[in-house]
Amino acid sequence: MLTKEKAAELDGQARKTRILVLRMLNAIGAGHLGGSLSVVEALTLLYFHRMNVRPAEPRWPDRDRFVMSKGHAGPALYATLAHKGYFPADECLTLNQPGTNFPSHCDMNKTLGVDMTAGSLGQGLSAAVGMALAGRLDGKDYRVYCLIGDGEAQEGQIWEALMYASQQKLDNLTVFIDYNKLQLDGPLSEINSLEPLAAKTEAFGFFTQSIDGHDFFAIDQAVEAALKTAGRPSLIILNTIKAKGACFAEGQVSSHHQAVSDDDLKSALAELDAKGGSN
Ligand SMILES: Cc1ncc(C[n+]2csc(CCOP(=O)(O)OP(=O)(O)O)c2C)c(N)n1
Ligand SMILES: [Mg+2]
Repeated sequence: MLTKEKAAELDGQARKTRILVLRMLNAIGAGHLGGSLSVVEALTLLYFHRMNVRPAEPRWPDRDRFVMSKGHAGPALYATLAHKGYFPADECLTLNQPGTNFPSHCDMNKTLGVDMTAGSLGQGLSAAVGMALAGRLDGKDYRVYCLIGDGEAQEGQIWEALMYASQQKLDNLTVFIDYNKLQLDGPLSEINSLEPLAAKTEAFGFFTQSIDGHDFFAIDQAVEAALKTAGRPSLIILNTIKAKGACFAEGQVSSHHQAVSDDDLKSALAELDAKGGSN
């Protein structure tokens, strides 16, 4: 259950995360802005309200797992983990530079708190299914959360993993689809539509919910409903806006891999500050 006070706190965290993502991309000049900013609320809700993790003990065996299958959204995960206390926020500003622990795509061998390496789209969900199955076989009660992109969901391996999770009745697995309706170079509707998406994932055996992916109350309720669902895995369709919160890029195809100039950074920060109120 999410109180109004907690939601306001999460709102402040999400804003901090957006600001750090923008600063990271500005430091290197460009990066995956759109797909990072569309998932900020989901990450914030998970790490600051729902997931049982220990930043001082990143590989704690009983922790809840998070797999960022759309590994190009690494910057959003790094910013979230930094604010959660895994490492100092300023370290993230070395994003994608030689020798960094913060590559543009998630790498579990480089970044504290990252549970799975990703970047080749379509594979992370299979790893998450393995983690969920392992948890059950080991008698652990951790949960596994996995976030995939909508363009990523065009990969056949995603549907193989969904089938197998359902066959195994993995009710400790919750999958999120970031349904920002845009892939690398255009809208899914013009390239390879997923519709009717909710009907498809239901037919694959997943308890499916479709919600506003920027609404903390909606995400929290959906996560709660997934927790209470026994005997089958869950899937939450996050209806989102690509590059949400970056005024110079919101909703644009070009935000997928986007330059962030000093002027862009300034205007985005001014807008985020203006929306920030007292947080
Ligand atoms: C197997 C594979 N093919 C192609 C790519 C290149 N690529 C990186 S991101 C991307 C688009 C993904 O679209 P989507 O999942 O909708 O990402 P989002 O909108 O969340 O950024 C592509 C094609 C890749 N990383 N892996
Ligand atoms: Mg997309």
